[in-house]
Amino acid sequence: GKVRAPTHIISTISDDRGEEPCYAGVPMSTIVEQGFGVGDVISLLWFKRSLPRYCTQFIELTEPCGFGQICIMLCADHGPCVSGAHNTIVTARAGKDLVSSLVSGLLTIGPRFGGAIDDAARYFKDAYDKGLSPYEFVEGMKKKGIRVPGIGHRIKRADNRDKRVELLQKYAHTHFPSVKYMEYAVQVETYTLSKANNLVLNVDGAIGSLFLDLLAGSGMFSKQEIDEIVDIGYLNGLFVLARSIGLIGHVTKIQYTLQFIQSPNGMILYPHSSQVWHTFDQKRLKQPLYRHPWEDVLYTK
Ligand code: Q5B
Repeated sequence: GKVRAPTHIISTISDDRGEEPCYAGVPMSTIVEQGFGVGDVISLLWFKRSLPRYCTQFIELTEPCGFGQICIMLCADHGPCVSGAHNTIVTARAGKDLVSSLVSGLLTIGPRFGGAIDDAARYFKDAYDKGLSPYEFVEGMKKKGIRVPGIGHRIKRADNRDKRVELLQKYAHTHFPSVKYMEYAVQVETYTLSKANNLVLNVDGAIGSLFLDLLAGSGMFSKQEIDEIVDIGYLNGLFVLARSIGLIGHVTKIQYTLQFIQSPNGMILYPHSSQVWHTFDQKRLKQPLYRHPWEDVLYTK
C-alpha cells in the first residue's frame, strides 16, 4: 500500500492549503464576516479555540472589550526611556533599517523588562495553589534569591500607581467571573509595599495574574491545559506583540509630502496629501548617530 513519507514539521494552528486560509480551522471569511478582532485571532492562533468575547476583549481592550486587546493596547508603548525604546532609537540613529531597529528593541524584553509575565503567572499560581500566605511566598522567594516577578517598578510607587494596572483590574472586576489570582497578587503587593515603596504590582504582574483568572474562569481549559500554557509560557508574547507597535512608532512615522510652491512673496508650503510615505522618525528629526555623553558615565577602576 501507500507509505506516507515522514514529515519534518507538524502544524496545528493554521492551514493555507485550501480555498482560503484557516486559523485553528476557522476560515478567513468567517473571521471577517463575524467581525473577529485581534484578540479572537490570538485566541485561535495561540490557544487553538474561540474564547468568549470578554476574554478576547481583555486581550484587545476594546469596547465591548476583550482581555487580549486591552493588554495589547495598554502595553503598546511606555515612552522613549524604557530599555526597548532606547535600543530601538539608538539603532535607528545608527542608520539601521526598520526591522533591525525593531528587533534590537525587542531583544531587551526579558525577566526585568516586560518579559516577567510568564514567570509572574508561574509563581503566583504555584503560591496561590499551594495556599502560601503572601509573607510565606515573598520570604520564600527571598531565601531562594529570586525577585518576585511582576513586582517592582523603576518609576511607579505606592503613591504613583501604574494606571495600566488599575485599568486592567477594573476591566477584570467588571467582566471576569473570578479574580482570585489577581486578588492574591494584590495581597502580595500589600506585603511587598510594606518593605519598599516601589515594590508595586507592575503591568507584567497584573497581566500574569489576570491571565490565570482568564484561563481558570473561562471554563474552556482543563486544569492540565492551564498548567501546560503556564509551563510553556505564552504570555510574554502579549508584551512582545504589543510593544512592537510602539517600537515601530519610535522608528517610523507617516509623513506628508510638502510641495514647495513659489509665490510672488516668497516660498509657500502647500501640503500635498495624496503623497504619503514612511520615513524614519529619527531621520525625520535629523537625529545623528547616538553617542552617550561622557559626563553621564562613572569611569572607575
Ligand atoms: N527588589 C522592575 O527594580 C525592577 C524586587 C525586589 C523582591 C522584587 C525590579 C524587578 C521583577 C521583574 C519584573 C517587570 C527591575 C517590570 C516593565 C515594563 C515597563 C517598564 C518601564 C514598560 C525594578 C532595589 C531593591 C533591592 C531588590 C529589591 C526589587 N524588585 N525584591 N522582589 N520583584 N522586578 N519586571 O527599581 O535589599 O537593596 O538588594 O526586577 O516584574 O518592565 O516602564 O520602565 O511598560 O515599559 O531597579 O513598565 O523590581 O530596583 O534593582 O535597585 O532593587 O528592591 O532586591 O533590594 P529597581 P533595584 P536590596 S514592568
